[in-house]
Amino acid sequence: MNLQFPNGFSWGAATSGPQSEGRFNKKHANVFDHWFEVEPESFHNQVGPDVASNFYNSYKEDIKLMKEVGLNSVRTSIQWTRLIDDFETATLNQDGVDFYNNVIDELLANDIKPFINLHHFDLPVELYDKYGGWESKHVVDLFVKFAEQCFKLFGDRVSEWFTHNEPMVVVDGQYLYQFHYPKVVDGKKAVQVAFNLQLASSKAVAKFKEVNTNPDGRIGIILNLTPSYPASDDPADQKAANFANLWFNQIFLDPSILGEYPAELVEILENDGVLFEATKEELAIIKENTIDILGVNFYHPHRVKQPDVSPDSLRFNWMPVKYFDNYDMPGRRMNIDRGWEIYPKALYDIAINVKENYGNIAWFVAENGMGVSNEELFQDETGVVQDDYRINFIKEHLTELHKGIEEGSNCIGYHLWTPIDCWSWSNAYKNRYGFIANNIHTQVKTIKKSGHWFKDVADNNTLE
Ligand code: BGP
Repeated sequence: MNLQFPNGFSWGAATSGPQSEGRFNKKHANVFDHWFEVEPESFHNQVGPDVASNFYNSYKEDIKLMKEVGLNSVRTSIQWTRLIDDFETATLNQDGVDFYNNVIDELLANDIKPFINLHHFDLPVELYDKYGGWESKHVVDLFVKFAEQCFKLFGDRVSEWFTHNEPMVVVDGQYLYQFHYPKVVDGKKAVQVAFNLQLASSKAVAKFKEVNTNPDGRIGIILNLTPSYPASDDPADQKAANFANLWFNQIFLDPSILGEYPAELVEILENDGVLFEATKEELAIIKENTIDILGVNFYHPHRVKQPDVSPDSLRFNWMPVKYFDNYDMPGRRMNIDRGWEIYPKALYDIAINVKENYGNIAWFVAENGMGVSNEELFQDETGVVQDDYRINFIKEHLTELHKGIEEGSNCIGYHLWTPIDCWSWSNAYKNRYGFIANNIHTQVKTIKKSGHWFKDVADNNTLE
C-alpha cells in the first residue's frame, strides 16, 4: 500500500508556548502559571510549567531535531504574557519580541514553515482578576491589540496564523467541568465566554485583513473536533448526539466558517435562558470575518446516549449534560493512559463533513497523537524509544485522512502533537506524545523510532 499525499502537503508537529518554553524571563503569569503558584497540588506530581521542555533556552537545538524528523512545518504559539508588557496598551516586551523573532527565523532557516497561534489557554491572569478574562468584551479588544502587534511584527515571515487553540476547552474546562482554573460552574457564563471567544477570533480576523501585507498570509482557528456518534438508532439517542455535535463542534465551526450560529443551538440556549448577549454590530463582525483555513485537533470521538437523569435534578443552572450522557460503548478501543477512545475513522468523517458542510475550506490536522506513560520502558539498548504503537496510530489516522482527501476533502497537512515531549496541562509529564523524547531531569533529547519513521513519510510524501 503506497498512499501518496498532495504536493506541498504540510508534514509537521504542534506545540504551544506555555507547554514548551518554560517561564524564563517572562514578566507576566498566565492563568496556568498562576494556578500552579497557588495550588500546586492540582497538578500531576506537583509539576508545573516552569521549565516545560526548555524551548526558551534550547530552541536552536530543538529546531535542529525537528528538522531531523522531517518536519516541514511546526505550530507553536506566541504567549501574550511574554510578548506584551502592558496589556491595556499592548506595549511590547523587547525580550519577548527578540525571542519570537529568533524562533521564527530559526524555523525558516531550517526550511520549516511556522504556523503561529495566538491563544492556547494562556490568558494573562491579571486580565482574569481585573475583568473576569473572557467574560469581558474589554478583554476581547485587548486580545485584538495583542494580535495586531503579532501580525505587524512577524507577518512578513509568517503566513499561517491562528486565533485560538481549542476555545471549547476554555469554555468546558473553566466554566462547566472544572478542569481549568478557577473552576467556575456557570452555564450562562460558559455560553457568554464561548461567544466572546468567537468574537475575539472574528475581530482578530478583521484586524488581520486590515493590516496583513503578506500575499500568502491567511488566518484561521484551531478547533478540537469530537464527532459525536449516537449509542443506537433510537431517536432519543440521535437527538442527544445531535446536541453534542452542536455544543462541542458547531458552536465554533459554524460562526468561524459560515459566519452564523446554528439556529437550532440558538433556540435551545434561548429556551434555557442562557443565550449570549450580542449586539447587531458584533454579529455582523462575525458574519463578515470568516476564516481562510481551519485547524482540526482530533484525538477521540464522543459516544453519546440520551441522558438518564431528570433535567430538574441537576445541580447546575445549565449544563449540556442535560441533553446527553456519555456512552461507554462495549468493545471500543481505548488509549488507557489518556482515557481516550482510538477511532481513526472519525478523521475520515471530519474530512467529509468539512467538504460537504463547510464549503470544502482548506483545513489540516492541527493535532493528533497518542499520549503514553512510562515510555522509558520501551527504550532499546541504545536508548531509542521503540514506539511502534505510535507509528501504528499515525498510520491508521493517515490512512483514513488519505481516503477523505481522495474523495476531494481539501486537507493540506497533518501535524502530530507534539514534536518534543512537553508539559501537559492535565498530566505534566505523565503521558509523552513526541517524536523526540525529553529527559526532564537532564533535558537530553533523543529521537524516537517514530521520528525516524516519520522522516521517511514526510520526505517521500507517501505512506507506505
Ligand atoms: C490538546 C491541547 C494540547 C495538548 C493535547 C494533549 O487538547 O491543545 O495543548 O495538551 O491536547 O492532551 P493532554 O496534554 O491533556 O494529554
